[in-house]
Amino acid sequence: KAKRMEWWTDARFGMFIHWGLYAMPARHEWIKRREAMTNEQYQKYFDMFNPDQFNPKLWAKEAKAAGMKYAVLTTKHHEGFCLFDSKYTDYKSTNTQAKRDLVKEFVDAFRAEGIKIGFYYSLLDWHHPDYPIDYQHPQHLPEDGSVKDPVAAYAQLNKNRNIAEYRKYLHNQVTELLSNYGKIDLLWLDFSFATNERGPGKGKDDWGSVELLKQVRKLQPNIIINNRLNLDEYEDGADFETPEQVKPGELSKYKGKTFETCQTFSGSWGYYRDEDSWKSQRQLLDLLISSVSNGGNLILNVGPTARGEFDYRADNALESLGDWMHANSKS
Ligand code: FUL
Repeated sequence: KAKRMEWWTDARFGMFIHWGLYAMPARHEWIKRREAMTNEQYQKYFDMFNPDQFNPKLWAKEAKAAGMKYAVLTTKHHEGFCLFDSKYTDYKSTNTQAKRDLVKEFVDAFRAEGIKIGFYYSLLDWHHPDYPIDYQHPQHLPEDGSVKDPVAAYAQLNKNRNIAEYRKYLHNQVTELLSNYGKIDLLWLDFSFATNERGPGKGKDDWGSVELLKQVRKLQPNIIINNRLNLDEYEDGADFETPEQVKPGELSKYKGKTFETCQTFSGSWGYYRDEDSWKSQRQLLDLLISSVSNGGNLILNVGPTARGEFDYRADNALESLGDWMHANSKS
């Protein structure tokens, strides 16, 4: 384990990229859930998706100039849309006006800059017909107390959905991602959640986490993997922890752990045009310094626009981080 973690420990700073159909409405990557949209209502974003400015070489250059050493792209987020040419679905970028495998172009561009490659893949899937509806899902049951027995009600709602079929789909797609794009350095699977008063959760039995992890390690023996498969009590169930949006002052509680804190520029992960909570340069620097000084990594997220560009506020932030890195490094 120590051996495969070496590059990552040394890297310290990475780029997260959340990109999908949600970039088009541009008001949060959870929009389908937040606005309880059906597949039919969400279809317009697929039909209109046309990232005419997509040029991952520019993204890779910006990441490199900012001093980032690895990049993790959402190959599929919770909405279920695949940025890669999967043979297990039609819901993919090759069938949109983009007509291309966007993951492949990302991999080629970042690899060419010497940046390590990571894939984010959502365990949740709000499009797949066999994915059982749960309280995280856009079509979740009412949460006003009117549902007396959520476990039974969800079971009834899902009687025509077969999670074993979805599990197969998920395993097949992870296999594709780890077979068709050469050496992949990092896998970021997202996420597991507990059963509670809102209804049943999902975890290792639903995802088939144990077998999945075995398959991952077989396909990519040196890959490193995050901790959201619900395998916490397993010896080798994860390589690093992933605390989200932790304030700089609170990062010291992760000291001694192997962690990567993931952070956004403005709150949401997907492009949110009108969000007015963009962090200042000072705040971003504080995050970088406190992550690293507490022994962890920072992975800073960019949510490109639906046309495939970084917002000018992201450009500016990356540029100024790059200036600071340059001024404070020996190379
Ligand atoms: C969370 C997701 O629900 C968010 O949308 C985002 O991807 C974040 C990094 O992880 O679990």
